[in-house]
Amino acid sequence: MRGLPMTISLLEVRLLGFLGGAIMIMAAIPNAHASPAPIVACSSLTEFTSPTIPKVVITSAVLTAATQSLPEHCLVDGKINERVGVGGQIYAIKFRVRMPTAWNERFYMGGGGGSNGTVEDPTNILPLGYVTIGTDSGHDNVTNNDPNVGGTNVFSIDPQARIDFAYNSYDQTVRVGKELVDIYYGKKPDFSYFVGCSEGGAEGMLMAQTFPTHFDGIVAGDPGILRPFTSANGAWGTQTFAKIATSFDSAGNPLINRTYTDQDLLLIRNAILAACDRMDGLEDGIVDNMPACTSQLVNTELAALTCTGAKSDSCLAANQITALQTVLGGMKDSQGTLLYSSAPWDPGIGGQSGSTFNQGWRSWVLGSFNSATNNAQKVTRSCASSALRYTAHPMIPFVTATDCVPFQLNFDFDTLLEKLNETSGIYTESAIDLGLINSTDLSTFKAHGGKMIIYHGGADGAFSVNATIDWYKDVIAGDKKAADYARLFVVPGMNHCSGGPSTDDFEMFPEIINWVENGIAPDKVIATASNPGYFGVESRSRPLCPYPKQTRYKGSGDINDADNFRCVAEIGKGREHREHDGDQGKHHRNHRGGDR
Ligand SMILES: [Ca+2]
Repeated sequence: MRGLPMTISLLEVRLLGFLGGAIMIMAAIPNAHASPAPIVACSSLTEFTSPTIPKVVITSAVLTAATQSLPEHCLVDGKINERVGVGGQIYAIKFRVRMPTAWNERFYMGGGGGSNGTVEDPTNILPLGYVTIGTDSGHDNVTNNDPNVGGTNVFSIDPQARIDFAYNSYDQTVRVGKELVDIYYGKKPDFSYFVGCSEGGAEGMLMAQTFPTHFDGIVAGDPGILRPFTSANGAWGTQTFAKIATSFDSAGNPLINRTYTDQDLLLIRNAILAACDRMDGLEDGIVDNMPACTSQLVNTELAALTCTGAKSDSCLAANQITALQTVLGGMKDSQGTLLYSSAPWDPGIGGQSGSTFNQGWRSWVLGSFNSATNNAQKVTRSCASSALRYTAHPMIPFVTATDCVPFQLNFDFDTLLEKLNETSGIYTESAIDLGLINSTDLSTFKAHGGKMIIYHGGADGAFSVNATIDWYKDVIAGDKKAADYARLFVVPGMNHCSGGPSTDDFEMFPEIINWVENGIAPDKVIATASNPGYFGVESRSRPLCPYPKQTRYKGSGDINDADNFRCVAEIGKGREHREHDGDQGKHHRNHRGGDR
């Protein structure tokens, strides 16, 4: 036997370091063991018929040879309920399943994004031995695309496509996928997982609430719950920012993307930090004590930045401050009733890394400053969904995205609840019926033994973290032991699903595996900054903490090393009363949740 080499090269040190990291990850990944071999030929699956779901067609089943990146697997493409819908559009719920020859006896579904329309295909998980599955949620952005009806939003005028997108497609795809697994390997999966962010995060919430026996482990990131309200919330921003606009497009529409420069958002970030950074005991560019970061504290700092003369890069116009307060304060009707959650004063609204300004928050709320047209996703996307999907009278013809600003400027918040509850003609399910995905009854998921990790960025411009926090608080209010099966990790500074001045790089999948299969619940999750330049450092790591715990510096050691931080139960005193803590949820809570 050879002895240990006397010296090892730097490259080997790096490799060992890499392997060490890989081993840590692998420890949470299921051990490879004798896997059940397929018992039927992959190609025979074209003959598949589902015992539970009608009109399932396998369009292709091919044993696919191993490549450098993917192992040998049976690649199955199929569709459910192909039909002619409104306007002669051909719809189907398309899905793709990949079943590896060396199977780890586990099932993995990847969540979608945006309003879906492409088959989700999480191939990155396949090399780990999982069966992977995804769906397009019942419409195809290539074929179901009509420029006169909001482009790829055209599915919103087809009642069944609305239902498929809202909930039905995910349920049916899982059922069919598990049936295929059973036939191919002669056994059901030992464990099933769902992982998604944004729309995919909402789908994860849907699974826990409405189809609570499909999955054993769910990771739901920045979930788009209360979607009909979040879409309308885009109009709230547009109406508010339009009042302070000083630039207009060629059609005379206010350019809300020009209402704040990148430098203005940096000033706002700095004001929030001045008010709240030290509330967690460490001035590090991160506000961990979000509950203590009240509007009152921030407003004092913002007021100090008010221009006394002409607007410059070093001051804010008074109406810029009030407009931001109004938008973060949450969408309200003319009586002042809150219709959608407020958003916290999180410094991830802005940020600068080197000479590059953070675009994460503004890409949703404002759009990019230099664009000649409005390009905020809260304008373009929210408008189409509010006009077409989340009303029982879809507004058609819905011509082009440039119509969005006038549509949002004329949006009536006083009739919102009425519209969202409306049914009409062929639209027999209202927007509310189709799902707010905010049921707090997880009892069936709990009884099933399910575990769930939810995470949400503090500076998510798409969906307010407060909506998710409120939901989670209600879950805990209904079951004091909810942390035994559902934990929320708020990520301070993070924008929508990633990005921003934050430790936004973390892996929740190994954590949920460890919880489901080993019974080890995540007490903290180590995260690193994908762009530490926001903090002017080379690297930074932090523990993310399960709500309501917060990250705290231990008081000594490198402030960029997670080892020197811990999770504490302390909640900042003086969290102001916010209306979203009051009656906001009651508007929505009585609507459907776990009854599908
Ligand atoms: Ca801090």
